[in-house]
Amino acid sequence: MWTGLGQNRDPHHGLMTKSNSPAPPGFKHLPLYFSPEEQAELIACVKTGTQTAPFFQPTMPRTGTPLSVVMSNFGTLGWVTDREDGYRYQAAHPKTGEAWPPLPDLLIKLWQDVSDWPDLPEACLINWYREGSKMGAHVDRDELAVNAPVVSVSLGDPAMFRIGGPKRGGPTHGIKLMSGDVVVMGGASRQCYHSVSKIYLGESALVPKGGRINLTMRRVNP
Ligand code: MD3
Ligand code: FE
Repeated sequence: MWTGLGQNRDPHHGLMTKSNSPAPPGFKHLPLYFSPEEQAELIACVKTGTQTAPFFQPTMPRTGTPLSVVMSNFGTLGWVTDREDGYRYQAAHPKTGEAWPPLPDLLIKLWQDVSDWPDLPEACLINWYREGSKMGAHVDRDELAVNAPVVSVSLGDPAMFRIGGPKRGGPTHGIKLMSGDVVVMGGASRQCYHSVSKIYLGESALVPKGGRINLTMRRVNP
């Protein structure tokens, strides 16, 4: 993402000379938190979960424009979006009407290890990035528990992740997220704009049909 005014581009790109902006307070990157064996276990959980809660194509409120990722969820609540009813959390899969599969134990353990939050998350959104998938700059604001952190796990192909400030269009901090990395968005970073500007397709063999899987655990209710 180009942010204008001579700011930073991909910090891993050889042609870039300027420094990366600092990450906002409360943002933590834990590189390679999960071992390759644990990453394989998480992918197996995604495979099993999406047999009963298949990936669905989310669409934007009002316009119905499809997002470029496909999604599913674990947990008692899942994040969904469609043209008719917009962004929301709900207990049922939008296509099957069934409950979402439970949060895998490894994810519960991760949350207890890194979140510093007393309650367990109700939701874990599963985003699958394939060829051409990206995520534009946005703030996550559909959770009533506005101060609870979001904890994310990256699996499969790497991604360029960018996080800015609480307003659109300022300088951003960019990091290449690798398979097994964990990111914790607590404190002020929780209210910051962020995006996924690029997927480095074909760099990992972890995801059976290729691409990147991102898991984000969220506390919805205060
Ligand atoms: C920073 N997902 O699902 S994960 C999302 O890689 C989302 O799929 C990205 O943004 C992905 O909403 C980024 C890291 C992340 C998640 C939530 C955040 C960063 C965040 C909320 C606030 C600030
Ligand atoms: Fe987000």
